Parts: sequence; structure tokens; C-alpha cells
Amino acid sequence: MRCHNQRLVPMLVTLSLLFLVVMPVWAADPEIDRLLRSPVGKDWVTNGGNLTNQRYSTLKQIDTSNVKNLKGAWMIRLKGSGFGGKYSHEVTPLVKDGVMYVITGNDDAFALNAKTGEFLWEYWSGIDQQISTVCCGWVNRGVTLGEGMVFFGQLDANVVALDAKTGKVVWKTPIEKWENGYTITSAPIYYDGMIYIGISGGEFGVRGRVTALDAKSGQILWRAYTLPAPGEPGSETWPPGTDHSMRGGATVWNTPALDPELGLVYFATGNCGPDYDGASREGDNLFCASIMAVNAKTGAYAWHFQQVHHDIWDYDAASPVVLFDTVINGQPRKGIAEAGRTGWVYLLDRTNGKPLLGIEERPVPQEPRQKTAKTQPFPVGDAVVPLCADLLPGYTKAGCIFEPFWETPVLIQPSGIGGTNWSPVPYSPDTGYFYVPGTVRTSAFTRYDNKFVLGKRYTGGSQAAPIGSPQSGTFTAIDSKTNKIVWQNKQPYRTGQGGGAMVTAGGLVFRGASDGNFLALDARTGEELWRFQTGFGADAPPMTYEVDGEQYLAIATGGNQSVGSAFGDAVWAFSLNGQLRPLWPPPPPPTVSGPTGPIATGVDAVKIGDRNVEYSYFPSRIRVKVGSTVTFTNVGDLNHTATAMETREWDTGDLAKGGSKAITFTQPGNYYFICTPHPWMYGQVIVE
Ligand SMILES: [Cu+2]
Repeated sequence: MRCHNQRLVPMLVTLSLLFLVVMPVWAADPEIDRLLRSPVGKDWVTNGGNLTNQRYSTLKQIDTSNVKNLKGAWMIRLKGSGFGGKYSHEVTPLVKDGVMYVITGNDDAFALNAKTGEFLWEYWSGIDQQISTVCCGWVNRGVTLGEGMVFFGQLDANVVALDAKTGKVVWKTPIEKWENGYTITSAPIYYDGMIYIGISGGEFGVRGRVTALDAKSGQILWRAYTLPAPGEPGSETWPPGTDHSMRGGATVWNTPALDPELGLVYFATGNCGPDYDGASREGDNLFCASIMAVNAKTGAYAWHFQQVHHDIWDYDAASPVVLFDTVINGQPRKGIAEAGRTGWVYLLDRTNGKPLLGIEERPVPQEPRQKTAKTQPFPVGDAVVPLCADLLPGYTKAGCIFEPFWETPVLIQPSGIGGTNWSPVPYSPDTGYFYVPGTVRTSAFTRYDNKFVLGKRYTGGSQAAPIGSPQSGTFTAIDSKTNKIVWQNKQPYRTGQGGGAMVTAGGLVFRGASDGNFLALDARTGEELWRFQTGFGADAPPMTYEVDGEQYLAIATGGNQSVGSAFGDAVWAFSLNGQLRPLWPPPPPPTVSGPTGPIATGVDAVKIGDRNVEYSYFPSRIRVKVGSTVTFTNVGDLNHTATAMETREWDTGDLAKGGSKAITFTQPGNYYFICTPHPWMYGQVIVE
């Protein structure tokens, strides 16, 4: 039992006329547990605000009438940690008793005075800079608090507990090995003496899970696997006699939610492995792209709902689940919501996983070689992004959501990073609205053969955005009663990659934007009431807190490598008494896919990851004579390739740091290339 000199909470049960003490229940941290179960006020002690992940604060000193007076209270730089092209800055800062806790994409953690930004302690992770199994940018989405400790996961698949007062390591538990394809990017939750944390790595043929650890000791208590072992419920949705249960993906990219009354932990799962190749995995492939509930004490399966059957589009459920209570047809209902990469919000009853408003199974187009599912779930209501792609020059086919593909590229929307990606989705009990960020982007999907090798990418295809195709975003209020759009703001940049929003009792939605602006919107109408230029890509979710009677807002601004926003290492705090003015705007992220920058003539050497911009070619566009040999050299930290876009007719193969490969171009032409593991990296060779 977890009992550590905390107060005793006796549980009384009535039996006839007698009151009997049945069992003493000790809480390891009754104060944190109470905050986690309550509406968020002065302190914000876990990633999603409290156990619901609603990101709703009851603070209302800042409201629709005075938000225009907000200014910077302080801004600090995190000493260069997580600054650079390979990182994304997506942490939600936490605050308890006037101390702020933040972490960077290098898993370095800091405690700050929440009133002044002054450093209180620093933890430098020292993680291996050669970790080669990071899918989508070096990122840590946050920490959680409990029992006087700060808990988080690292990219090297360790879970770490620090002393909240000193930053000293209390324990460190490896829950997997990064060499086997496993990393941790999401924030854990703490409740009642336990830590719950997901694991990433869906592009590396891994076995998804949520791991529960004892907060005091770091000992692993249970693992809830998202891929059923042979014979377990759900295993019938995979071909028999294979080892898909060990490498089929379904990783957990997001922070779980927990309902103490129902005793259930909730989370959502990512794509199947291999991502784009369904040929070898006939069946629905449970529990990929699903919302799941497990027993909080044991990890035992409770229910699931699959958003996408037999996923071949990388339609992860990557955004955190949100718990909310509602009334439908006069009946109080316990709801759970998740905004998918499909562009829909899935609304379920969290007691049993059944749709709250209706989700219809409809027939979809078929591709027998991909073993496509006959039907897919279509929620009632509106999607937040377009669900069909336009045909573009150079392509023969464009389709809508669930359009299948084989080896010839097919244009599809939403793309696999479209809809809502990792960004959290806030919910306001005042309006009953979800505030949903969305990415509008087309991908050209192709499939190819891919052998499983431990610790190597295992995607069986690709989904690069066509050269010259537009990318943009949406920010939408969805009514939880109807799942329909109340208002929608179009965005010039992709939205929903990793940033996010929060909502307050002051009637305000706050959100960061990739062009560096931090915005306040009217929660009922979406009208913009305030904006402030932070100087760096504002791609992290904001939060709010109170110290000495004053309400503050905070947001980490340091860009997002996959959106291409300006990187940095800053944390900003704002208040009505703030004195700091905006910074100059940084370069905005691209709005069109493809290589950018000038064409270098007569250059026959391309460096990958140069100038601290990990996910880039330099120069990205070159012009050479027929018969020229171009040498590609990787000077970045991670493995990269230069691969002929879509055709793969030439390819450097995997280049480790320092690796080089020469390619000779014997025919005139315009050769676009991408990095296979990072298909948002573009380059161009013009051969004349
Ligand atoms: Cu790359």
C-alpha cells in the first residue's frame, strides 16, 4: 500500500444502523489528488490542467473586457536547451505554489519563479544525441507533479522523477530501449500514487502500451498493451501466425485522462505498423487508431472504440482524450472526446465506449491488395478540415478520406498529418464547445515493400505533400451537443501539429500561432480580441495560473520543426500589470509545400542538417549540368536520406552523421527529392 505519513481518509459504509470502518484508504498526495479532481484554479498541476484534460481554468480576472490590456510580465530563455532545427517546443508549463515547471525537446527540465521567471533549479538530461528513432522532431510535451516530485518521460524511453524542490533525480526507470524504436514524447499523469505514461515509436514497428509506475519507487506496476497477444480479445483482427502483436504499432502519443469514480484510465492510440502497407495485416487491426479505457489499478481492458479500421493513412488518434459531462435528451451523460487526424471529433460515452450522438459505419472504396476494411466510422456532425483532395498536375488520381492507394501516388485529404495532430483540444463547460485546431494539407500516398528490422523505420510507404501544394489550417469551435461547427477561423498556416489552446471562465480562448503570435479569442464567437508577437514560433499550448492574487498566462515559444516555424527556447508570461512589449515577428512558416530558397548554380554538394537546421538540405535547390555527380553529406545529428520523390528511382539510402553518397544525373530533368523518414524535407536538382 502506498502510505507515506499522509493523513488518513476513513471510508465509512452504512450497514443497517451501524457505521463500520471497512478499510482505511491512504492517499500518497491528497492535495495533488484533490487538485486533479477539481476544476483548475490558481495552480495548474498536470498537462491537461486536471484529470479531464479539459484545459479549462476557472480564473477570470482576465476577461473579454480587459484582455486588450495584457502585456508581457516576463520572458526568459531556457539557456539554449532545445534550441535548434531538430527540436519542437510543445511543453505546457505547470505551476504550483508560485513555481513553474517546464521541459524542452532535449528533455532538460527547469523550475522557475512563476512571478519573475527567475531560475530555481535546472536538470540537464544528457540524453544521447545520436538517438535515431525519433519519428517527428525532438519534443517533450510536459511533466506532471505529485508527492513532491516532478515526473516525465525522455526520448531515451526512461521515465524520470525529480525532487520538485531541488531538481535532483529521485529515480529513473527505463520502460523500453530507444534502440528498439521506442521513445517518449507525451506528458504522463499522476494520480493516487501512480504514474501513467504512453510510448511513441509507431513508425518503427513497436508494441504500443501505457505503462503504470509506482510514483514513490519508479517500479513498473503494469503494462496495458494496445496490441493483443495471440488468443487475447482483438487478436482475431490480425492475420493468425504472425508477430504483429509485437510490432503492429498502436502507440500512445498523448497524455491519458482518468475518471476516479469509474476507476478508468483513458487514452488514444496511433497508426498500425507498417503505416501505409495493409497487405500483410488483413483485418481491422485492433487497437490501432482507437480510444481505449483500462482499469486504473490493474491495466485490465475495459472498452475500446476504433476510429479507423485497418488504417493505411497514418490516421493516428494523436491528440489527448478529453473527459466532459453533458446532458443528452434530458439524461446526464459522462462523455469522452478525441479529435482525430481524420478531421472529426469522436464523442463517446466514457462508461462504455459507445457513441454519444451516433457514429455510422459506411461503405468505403476498396483496394483488395491493401486488404482495405469494407466500412469506416463516420461521426454525425462536421469535420474541421476538408475531407477531399483536388487533383494536381502530374497526378492521375485524387480522393477523399479513406480513398485507398497502392504503388501509384494518390492525392488524399486529410493527409496523415492533417486534421488534429498532437495538439490538445480544450473544452469549456460554460460554452459546451471544443476548440479544435486542424491542418489542411494534401498528401500523395504510396505503398512499397518494407522488411521489419528491429529499431529501423517500418512504414511501408510514404505520404509527401506534392510540390507546390498549399498548406493551411483551421481553428474551430465544435458544439458538444451536436458535433457541429459553431464558428471557424481559417488560418494561413498549418494548425494542430503540436500547439494548442486553453479556455477560461473569463470567456476567453488563448492560442499560440506558428507565426509567433499569441492570441486571445472570444470563446463564444471566435472574434480575435488581442494578439502579441512573441518573436518565436508559438507552437505550444498555453496555460494560466495565479500568484499573489494576480492572474498570469504562460506559453513556451520555440517553434515546431515539422511546421517549419521559427525555433527558440523562450517562455513568456503575461498579466494585466505586465510591462513587456512584443518582439519583432520571426520568419513565418511556409504555406506551400516544396523546397524553398534560391537556386544555387554549379553547386554539386548538398549538406543535410547543416547550420543547426536538422530537417533541411543546404542548398535545397541546385542547378547542374547533365552527367554531373552530386554528393549528399549528412552533417546533422539524425539519420537522413535524399530519395527521389514518389518514384524512389534514386536514393542515397540511410546516411548516418558524417555519411556521404554520390548520385550521378545522366538525363536532363527536374528532380525533386525528400528524406524518407522525414517527408517534410524537400530538395531539388535541376539537370540541364
Ligand atoms: Cu531526414
